[in-house]
Amino acid sequence: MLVDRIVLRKVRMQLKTPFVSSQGAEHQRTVLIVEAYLGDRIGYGEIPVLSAPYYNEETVGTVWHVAESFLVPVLFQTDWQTPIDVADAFRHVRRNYMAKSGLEAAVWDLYAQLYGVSMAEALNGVRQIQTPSGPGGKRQEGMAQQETGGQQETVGPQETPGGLRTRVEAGVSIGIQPDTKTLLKLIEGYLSEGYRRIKIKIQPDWDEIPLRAIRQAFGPVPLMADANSAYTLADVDRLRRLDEFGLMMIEQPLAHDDIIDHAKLQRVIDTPICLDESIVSAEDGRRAAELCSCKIINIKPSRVGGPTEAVRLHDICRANGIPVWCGGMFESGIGRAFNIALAALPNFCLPGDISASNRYWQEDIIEPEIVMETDGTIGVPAVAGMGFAVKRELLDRLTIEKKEYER
Ligand code: OSB
Ligand code: MG
Repeated sequence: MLVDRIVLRKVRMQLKTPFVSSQGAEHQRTVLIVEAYLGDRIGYGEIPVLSAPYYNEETVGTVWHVAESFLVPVLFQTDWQTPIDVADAFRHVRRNYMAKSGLEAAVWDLYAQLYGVSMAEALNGVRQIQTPSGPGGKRQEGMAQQETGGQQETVGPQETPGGLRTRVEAGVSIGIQPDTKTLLKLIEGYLSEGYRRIKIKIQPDWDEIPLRAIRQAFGPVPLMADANSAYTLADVDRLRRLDEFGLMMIEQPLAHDDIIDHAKLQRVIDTPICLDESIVSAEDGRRAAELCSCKIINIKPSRVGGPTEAVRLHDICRANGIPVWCGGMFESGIGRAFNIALAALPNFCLPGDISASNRYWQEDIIEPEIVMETDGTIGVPAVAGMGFAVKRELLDRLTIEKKEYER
């Protein structure tokens, strides 16, 4: 199959509240939405790039350039049977993971629609379809058989026994706040809504104080901290002191590209280290497992180049006994739909940064909006494709730039 037409859109969405991390503040989101056409059928994908290259090296300008000049031409030449073919074709372009991920996602949406399967089922298929660049084996054609397994009604910290989850656990990521009072108020609200895990952003001048305040106010709630590389090994005493808070994990304490110092740190702290920025491929996951650089990995399809690589990373982590959870990039509903589907896979056994639409937006661009039940779970759509309809009128209203490409 050949994609006929691609539409790239710059879409500007206002976040309900600005988000502050150790790397800067994000006030509004300008994401790219990709439309891939096969006849009249549209597949959607999202490139959830940040406004500045502070999380990874990509920006709105670079993803547009790389998509337009390199990836769209490759996609138009790729006669794909499954979206894995597209992922493999994009391998020739180094890095630029977010740009690749949005285009590949749009092809996944087309594929899941064509075969009448949910995105979770479609992604689970990657685990049976062996590719030349995948983990060994000969290639099979077409949709592979699904791992069936029981329909899981409840979700918990354990792996699903081979089947797909029907609901995923929701967590919430809270930016650096002006003071602890504001932070505690926010957390109180999220806990009462039902969120199953609280993550706060930390940095050396905002770690022990807020964490102690949270423990005093809320006791042993599932709590973790994300440093976005705000520390170095010189801070080891400070990081060791965080052990007293019994965190589920500390996310990316050290450099964005490091797996050596993280291994050294993990040897001297009790809190499990979770890597985010440092892991940009399935191979990175293998290396980190080999070096014992972390005990947990956060998987974001956009960070690793797309859904296919995300599933491969999931499998490598699973083989190495590393549990994973699905991270977020303040995606609109389109990107979030893929995150939810991914998080249905068995080794996603910790609550993710997957929150309801209303945690981010006044109005999301999909319908139905993503809702969390009071038990802190979000349903995995069972309908064909990415699982949600796009509000075309709203999408048009939020589009600040649009360009079409024909094969
Ligand atoms: O480090 O996990 C991160 C958002 C943007 C960039 C990086 C990160 C984050 C989040 C928010 O933590 C996750 C979300 O709710 O989407
Ligand atoms: Mg992170």
